[in-house]
Amino acid sequence: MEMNLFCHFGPNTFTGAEWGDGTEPEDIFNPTDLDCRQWTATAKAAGFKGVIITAKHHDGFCLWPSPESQHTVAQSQWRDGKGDILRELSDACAADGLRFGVYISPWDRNDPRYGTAAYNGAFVRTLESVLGGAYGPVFEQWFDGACGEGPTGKRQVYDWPLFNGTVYRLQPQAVIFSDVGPGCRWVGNERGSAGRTNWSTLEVEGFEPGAGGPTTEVLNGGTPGAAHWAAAETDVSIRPGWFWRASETPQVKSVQKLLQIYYESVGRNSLLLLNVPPDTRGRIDPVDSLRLMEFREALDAIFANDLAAGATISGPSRGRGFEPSRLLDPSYDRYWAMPDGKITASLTLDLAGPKTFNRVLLQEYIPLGQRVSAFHVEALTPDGWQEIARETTIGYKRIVLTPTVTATALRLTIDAALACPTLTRLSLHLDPLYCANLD
Ligand code: FUL
Repeated sequence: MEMNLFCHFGPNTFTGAEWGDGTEPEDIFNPTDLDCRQWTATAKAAGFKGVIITAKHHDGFCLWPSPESQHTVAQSQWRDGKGDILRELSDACAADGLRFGVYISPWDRNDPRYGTAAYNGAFVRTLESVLGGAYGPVFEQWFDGACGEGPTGKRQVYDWPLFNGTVYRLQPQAVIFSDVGPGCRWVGNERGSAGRTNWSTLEVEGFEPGAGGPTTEVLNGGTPGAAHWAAAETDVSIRPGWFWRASETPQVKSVQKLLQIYYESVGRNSLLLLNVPPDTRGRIDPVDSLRLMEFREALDAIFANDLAAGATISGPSRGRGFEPSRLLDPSYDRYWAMPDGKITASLTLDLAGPKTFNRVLLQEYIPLGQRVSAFHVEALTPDGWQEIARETTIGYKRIVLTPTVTATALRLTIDAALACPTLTRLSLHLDPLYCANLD
């Protein structure tokens, strides 16, 4: 899906807190001009495929009338207690062709049962009221690992097999996010940066979501050769905080910063979950939405134009049906492959004249797994062949940032792989806006 929209919305939007403590009066939640279609129209125009909403953040407030809680929209003055954000957002997603997903925090600072055995059952019923069909298909269930109770606070032993089993029972197609999946994993930071080496496999044996998770270094780069598939998902906010705050509007991230985040997430084999929090009206702030449109415009200017189009490519392959020319074919299901056991290869592109570029986009054919562990790229310039990149993993998508070069030919060499390489795409691009930062 590459890019999804994250929406942090709830009492914190009105109090200015990042973590509410669960004692906020329900009436505090009172969006004055809610329009979920404005969120989805914005998300769609920006190129996002899905939306994930904080249905319940750590303060326990439910954006839907959960029968398990007395701390929900139903107890608020908003629409006389008849409102339901999940209803409006899931309808808006369906109308705009976006997938609908939910963040439901296990840590709950309002529920009096939190810290007792009764809480796990209550949490299951909470999940059931969202995932049971009332809001249609839910593509992702986001389990936050955070808990700020501290050493003297309440201690809840979560029943993860029960929680995950509940999600799969009600939404068998859903991807479950946590520090250890099972669907996809946290990237290990909230800066918007996946590892330059990033495997979609993860060693999950002996680990749990939250404090019992793998180290942030491991989350950032995955575990090569591990049996479990849990691709990285990079969650980051367009603002300093996760919730909207008028005072932070001047600090909405620049297009250059958003592009850097894109290169370090989507361009490093990770999904980008970009948080753009609605304001107290219940709409995306015009500063944020304008920035998203500028970001989209920049992405289109860079990636709509493939400077390798019209090139010819030569090199070894598995044979008919797997020719190197498949790398230039935009269809994902047509890929180049080497024979079994042949894990290195060099392919040469004749660019049919000089081309100026600074981005090399590569994609592996992921239905057959992630394989490449080392590769390098050379360009034929007026000064001869020059190495312009030496990297490790590729994965679903890798966008390599290179110096700006003018070249008539390009050589891609796969130096090592876990099995014979299967690559579906190679394209070349020029980014005129954001040429710095080669880390
Ligand atoms: C963290 C939470 O504590 C933050 O408030 C935010 O929701 C972020 C996405 O995850 O763990």
